[in-house]
Amino acid sequence: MTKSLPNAQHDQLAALYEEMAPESLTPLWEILSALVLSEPESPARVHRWNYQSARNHLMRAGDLISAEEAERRVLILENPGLKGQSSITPSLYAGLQMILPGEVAPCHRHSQCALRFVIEGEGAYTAVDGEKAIMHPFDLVLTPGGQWHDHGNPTDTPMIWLDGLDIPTVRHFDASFAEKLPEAMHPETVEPGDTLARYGHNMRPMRGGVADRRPSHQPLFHYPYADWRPALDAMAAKAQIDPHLGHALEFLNPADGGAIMPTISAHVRLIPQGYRTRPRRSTDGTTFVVVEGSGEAIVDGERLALSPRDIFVIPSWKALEFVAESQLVLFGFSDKTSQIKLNLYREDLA
Ligand code: GTQ
Repeated sequence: MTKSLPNAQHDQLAALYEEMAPESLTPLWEILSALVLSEPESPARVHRWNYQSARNHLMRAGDLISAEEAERRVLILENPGLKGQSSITPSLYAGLQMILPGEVAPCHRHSQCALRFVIEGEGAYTAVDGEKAIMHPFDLVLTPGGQWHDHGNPTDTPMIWLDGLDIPTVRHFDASFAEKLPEAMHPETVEPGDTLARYGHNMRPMRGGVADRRPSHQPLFHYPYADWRPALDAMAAKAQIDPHLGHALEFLNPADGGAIMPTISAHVRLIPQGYRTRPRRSTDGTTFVVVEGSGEAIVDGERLALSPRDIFVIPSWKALEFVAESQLVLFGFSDKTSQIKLNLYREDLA
């Protein structure tokens, strides 16, 4: 309770709190400074998941439950500061999903937006509204809110990817709807690659109509590694490096030039061997995957060693630096686009 008040006043306030509590009334002045912070104090913690160790647990889960039984066989990457919330940051969710050879994760659709960032395996697919995106390591595949999706693995090796969803954001707004298709797999609507050909080259079908077959606000759902990786290399070869980000490219929605989905932004960056980025903090807590290279993330003096395929999370407003022992390539996703729309986004460059 508010300190340093005269005893009589203190006792009378205490009595007031007790009497009004049953009527669901509580005093703002006791908690105002904890509600309206002078700057972000995330309950989320800096954390890194070692890929090999997480993979071992996922393989064990694979022996115990099928993708069909589980609907989605996923190990949630739960932030240790957000226990019980199935969240990696307060607004976003992350998980490691595995589809074993011959399995299908049955078709459903939901309000939540999802991205998949492929970590291991080659040739399994996510089908979006019945069109397969054949997945290769470090491809980015989207299943925007409301679009049907099933996953399948016709290959003979396990397929593992990082799921990033806006589950906590949708929960925050109490706006979740979900439904299952009666069949496990959506009937194939078009051959793989059709959407990438129509919408993946800064072009779109002219005049719309039948040629414009995808939802107009969210047509593209596959961003292949084979496209983004050379783009990053070309940029690194020519462009002046950004001292805080390294060489960085953001994935865009071709329909409007904005973020990939309404609630999730994603980017890749390259930090040359030997380079150390300047400290930077931003209000979008970010989840990263190490695509290649090794080095360190330094967060308020704490050092995280980085190895290929590790996943780590940096909460809002933590000053972050990277040191690249060898050339580091990172994938990252965050709620930056939500914050920009809500006029909340800030960054601070030291
Ligand atoms: O693949 O549709 O990690 O619905 C969590 C919820 C994955 C999915 C998750 C999901 C999915």
